[in-house]
Amino acid sequence: MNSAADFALTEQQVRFFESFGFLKVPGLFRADVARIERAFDAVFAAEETPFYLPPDNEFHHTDDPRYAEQLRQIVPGFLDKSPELSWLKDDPRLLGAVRSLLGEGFTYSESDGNLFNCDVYWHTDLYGADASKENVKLFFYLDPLGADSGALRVLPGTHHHKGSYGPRMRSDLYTPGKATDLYDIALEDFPSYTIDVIPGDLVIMNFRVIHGSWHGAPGRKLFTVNYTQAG
Ligand SMILES: O=C(O)CCC(=O)C(=O)O
Repeated sequence: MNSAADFALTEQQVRFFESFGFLKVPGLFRADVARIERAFDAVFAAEETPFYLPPDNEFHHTDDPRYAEQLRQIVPGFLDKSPELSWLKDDPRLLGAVRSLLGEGFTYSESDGNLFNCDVYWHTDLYGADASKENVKLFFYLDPLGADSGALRVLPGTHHHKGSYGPRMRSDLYTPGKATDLYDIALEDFPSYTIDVIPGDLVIMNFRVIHGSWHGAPGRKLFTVNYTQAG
């Protein structure tokens, strides 16, 4: 039986994460994709009163009137909704990766399940987080995704909040409508890195990194798991 120590990230992976604020670990959960996806679908099917993000949320957008009121369905406390998912919280692959980035004593700080029918404009995940500590988000995408099909795009290095680039981009992109005027380019054309994925890949991101997604098909599936550094 493997332990978290067996799944420590390499020195190079840790350096990549520290420099750019994100990392993809290809295929880490490939063997479990079928059961994870079955459980994901079952949790969404069991929601009796689905919660949708309010349609006036300025960071989410669709031109398709069918989804104007249903931009993003969110299930909070996602891993605890099913024993077929809750095992992930203690999975050594996940704990090994997180320990490599946050050190000992990190804490689990919730998970959510998402079905997207929209683009997601540039933002950080700092809202409501304890920004005095490092926070990481683990993304499990259940569809193969590229730049034109809703893959996560990041502005690498924007977690370096003591330099000038991160704070400048956060301020310029804070109001999506204003950002396009400031630069006279479409939001999706801001220089970024696209994290192509297939199901089973794990993506890890520092909460401070500016990220978004464009051109996802309706019903794009994602769940995320968050961890906070000890302290
Ligand atoms: O559209 C996406 O995949 C990104 C979702 C996201 O930004 C988030 O959950 O924080």
